[in-house]
Amino acid sequence: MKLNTRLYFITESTPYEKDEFLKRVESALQGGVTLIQLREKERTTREYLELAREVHEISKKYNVPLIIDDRLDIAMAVDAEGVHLGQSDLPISLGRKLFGPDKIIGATTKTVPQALEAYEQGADYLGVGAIFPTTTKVKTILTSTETLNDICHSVPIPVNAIGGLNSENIDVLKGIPIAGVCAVSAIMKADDPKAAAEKLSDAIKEKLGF
Ligand code: TZP
Ligand code: MG
Repeated sequence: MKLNTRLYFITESTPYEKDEFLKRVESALQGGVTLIQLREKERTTREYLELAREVHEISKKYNVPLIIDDRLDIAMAVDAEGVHLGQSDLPISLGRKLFGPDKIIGATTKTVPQALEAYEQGADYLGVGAIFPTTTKVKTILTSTETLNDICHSVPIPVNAIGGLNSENIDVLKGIPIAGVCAVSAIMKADDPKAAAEKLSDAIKEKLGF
């Protein structure tokens, strides 16, 4: 499956019963998300594994690569298409060595030196943010659009913006050569995740021109 980070949906399962969560995931996939990340911070390993299996069954139907946040062991166990590693997770170089050359490895970076290091170690894409304050439970600090722009110009791999982004506010990214937008709340918490994904996709086209 080819890497397309244009509309990157990151999940948040905690407020939902499992069936409702999986329904929302499928709805988002129907709305055209191009990449999906399962991001679990509060589950046991066994729960994370089980959920990853179930989400992977669904994402495969839509031909959308599944990225597992933080946990290379879970990604390997379910044969997910990729893993996303933050600055306090496994180093990218080790992730690459263990996961192999063909899997997708994403990295969170907030500075140009971090971006260069992740790229040199074999990252396939970068997530940069938070661009806006976020209501998603996450330990993060704001990253300016200037830094985002600098990172985009420093590496030849796709760079995605993340943090508080939605169809109303992505104008701030205009002119910055990002490859895509990451969203949790804008899709996950919408009444209709499919419609929300379509709306965000339309906004990317209209406001960012890709
Ligand atoms: N990293 C930086 S901001 C963020 C992560 C995981 C959460 C983004 O969530 P939302 O709901 O799209 O603001
Ligand atoms: Mg992480």
